Amino acid sequence: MASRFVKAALPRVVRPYSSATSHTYEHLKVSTPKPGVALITLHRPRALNALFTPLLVELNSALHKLNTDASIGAIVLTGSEKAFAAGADIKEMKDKSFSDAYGTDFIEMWSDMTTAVKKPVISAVNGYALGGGCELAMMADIMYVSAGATLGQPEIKLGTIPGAGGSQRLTRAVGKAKAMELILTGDSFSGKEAADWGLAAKVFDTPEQCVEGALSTAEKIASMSQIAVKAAKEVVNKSQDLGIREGVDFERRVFHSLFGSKDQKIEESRYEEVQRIQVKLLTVSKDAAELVKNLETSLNKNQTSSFTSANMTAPNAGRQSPEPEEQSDKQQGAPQASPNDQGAAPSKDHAKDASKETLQSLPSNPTGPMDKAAEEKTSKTMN
Ligand code: CO8
Repeated sequence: MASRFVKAALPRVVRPYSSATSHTYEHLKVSTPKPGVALITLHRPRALNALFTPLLVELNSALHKLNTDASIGAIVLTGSEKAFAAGADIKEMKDKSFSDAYGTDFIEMWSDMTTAVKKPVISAVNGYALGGGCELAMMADIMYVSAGATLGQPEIKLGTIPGAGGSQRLTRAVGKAKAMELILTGDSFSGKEAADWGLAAKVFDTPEQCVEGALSTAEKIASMSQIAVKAAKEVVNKSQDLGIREGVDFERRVFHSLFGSKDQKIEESRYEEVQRIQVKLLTVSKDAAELVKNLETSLNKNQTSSFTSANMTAPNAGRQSPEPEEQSDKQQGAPQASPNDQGAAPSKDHAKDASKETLQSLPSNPTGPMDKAAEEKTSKTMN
């Protein structure tokens, strides 16, 4: 018999960022451990989070509240370290008749997460996620797992089949052969396998890391434009229902509609501002490099004229050939001393003139906009 006190996978420090999740539930814990992120923890430890109606009513209520809470951008759904959810509640279901099930559209309400919730949901799966538990985890937009998690669709062992989307979602994620094998045998599989087969987006060593990983991804998503996130979730989900041509058409329509979004305009103008700053920085560094080059040239020039005038008398007067740099200056048509200057000692004025020349050759406003050609060249380099 399992311990009745199952340690929650929830990180220890949970700071509230929003009062929107202050409602208390009997079978759930809801908190906002990071800005824009809600964490729902299934909390029915004595039954390993087996999914019975009171829990699902609460779950739907929490999801609906969070879905309409503007301060929330993404939701993480988790359980305990021992069980995400050990399945639909077998005790609740064992006496149901066909008319009970059909008449009450039994299990249909489980789908609220996929039909009514427009914000991204990440499931952080630790411990058992069996039957309905596995189906609930797969309803999330992204699944994260810890390596030691145990997932599976064991319904066949109870003489039934998955009833909350397991046969459809598992098959889409892992392919027909693997899904058929898992559903027909009821064999379970590990978190590591779930990640290897593409059912889970990431695998973590420990349950705590799994929840933390889900929270930080949720935080990242929550920091994006909520309109764009909603649209992205919608178009990716449509890929599961539509053929490629219709899907791409649908995506393009939604993409076009985002040109009407204020968020897009804000983000684009921010991007442009960043680009403008980058271009300015490049201009400044280009100018600085030119300044150094000009100063070097001017220094070399001074040295050359100093050398020419000192040639006759200086201790290095017997030098046979100029330094390679001097030579290349001459070859490239660097300005030569005028005949009048020949033999004249380098004066302070000469150096001053050279510096003045250098400074005059610089653009008057080094941080100002570049000329068009230079700007085009820079932005090409950046792209
Ligand atoms: N439903 C209700 N109660 C459950 C469930 C469940 N799915 N799973 C565990 N529990 C309860 C146990 O009954 C036990 O309660 P109690 O102490 O009052 O007897 C408590 O949780 C702890 O369970 P265990 O003592 O069994 O814990 P262990 O650590 O020994 O074992 C297991 C953990 C392996 C997860 C084990 O509990 C188990 O096999 N559970 C059932 C898993 C399963 O088959 N899930 C799929 C259910 S099928 C489904 O989800 C959809 C179809 C349903 C059709 C039902 C037709 C009748």
